[in-house]
Amino acid sequence: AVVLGLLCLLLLTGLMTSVCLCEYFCLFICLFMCQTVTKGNSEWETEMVQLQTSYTNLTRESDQLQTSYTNLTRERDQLQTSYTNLTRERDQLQTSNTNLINALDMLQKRVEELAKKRNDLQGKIRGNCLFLNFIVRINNLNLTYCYLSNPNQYTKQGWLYFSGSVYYISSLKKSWLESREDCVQRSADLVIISSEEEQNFVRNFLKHMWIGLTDRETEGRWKWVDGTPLTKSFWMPLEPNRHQLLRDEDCAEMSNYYLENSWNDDQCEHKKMWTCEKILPL
Ligand SMILES: [Ca+2]
Ligand SMILES: [Ca+2]
Ligand SMILES: [Ca+2]
Repeated sequence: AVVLGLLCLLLLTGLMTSVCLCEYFCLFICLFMCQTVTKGNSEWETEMVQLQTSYTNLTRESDQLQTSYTNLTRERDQLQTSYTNLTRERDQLQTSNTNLINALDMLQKRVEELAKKRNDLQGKIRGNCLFLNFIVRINNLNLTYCYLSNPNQYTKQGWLYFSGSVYYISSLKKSWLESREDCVQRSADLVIISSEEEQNFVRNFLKHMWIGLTDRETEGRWKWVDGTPLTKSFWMPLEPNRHQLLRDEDCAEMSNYYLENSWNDDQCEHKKMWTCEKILPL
């Protein structure tokens, strides 16, 4: 640009002394060339700056894209790892599910087998119960036959028959132990009341009397004279009241016989009437 400027200046100086007709034309050409050269350098510098700026921007964008690419690659790898893990877990769950289904099928079959066995056993038990009921009915018939075939053996001695047993009601009064001894001497024992029907039968004697129930061995644990524990009881309200103050009440009596719940515990040394029961032999 400087050389061209100097050339223009020389031309301008030389031409000033040249032919007058060419003077203005040459001047115009020179000015045009100088302007063209000067104007071209400026645009080039501007384009260079713009190109530099564009290059800088493109470099920055390239870095950002590289960073984004790196991040996306990392995320893709993580997603790939997650996908692999999830696939493995899905396969494991699928295997577990298959195993559970197989186990469930086996349990279902086992339940069906057990249900069938239960039904078979219930059928056998039902059959056995029917057979036992049959035997009991036969036994009861035998007992009744024994009594009916020879009733005088007991009735002459004041015994009463009820449901396979005969009962003796005393006319004397003794302690609970003495009463029991009397029953034993009669090949019997104090009465054991094992049903509501038997309770009503004994109540109808209309007497206060010892029955074969005691907690002499263990306080509060009532047992019949044959050693069986008390299951169905007919105690009066608030009875048994065990021992109050110094009173020890270990023997049971039929007390208020006009009530269905008519038993009381009393001191065994008290003297009362009593009832013996003898289960008839087959
Ligand atoms: Ca009985
Ligand atoms: Ca007691
Ligand atoms: Ca009492």
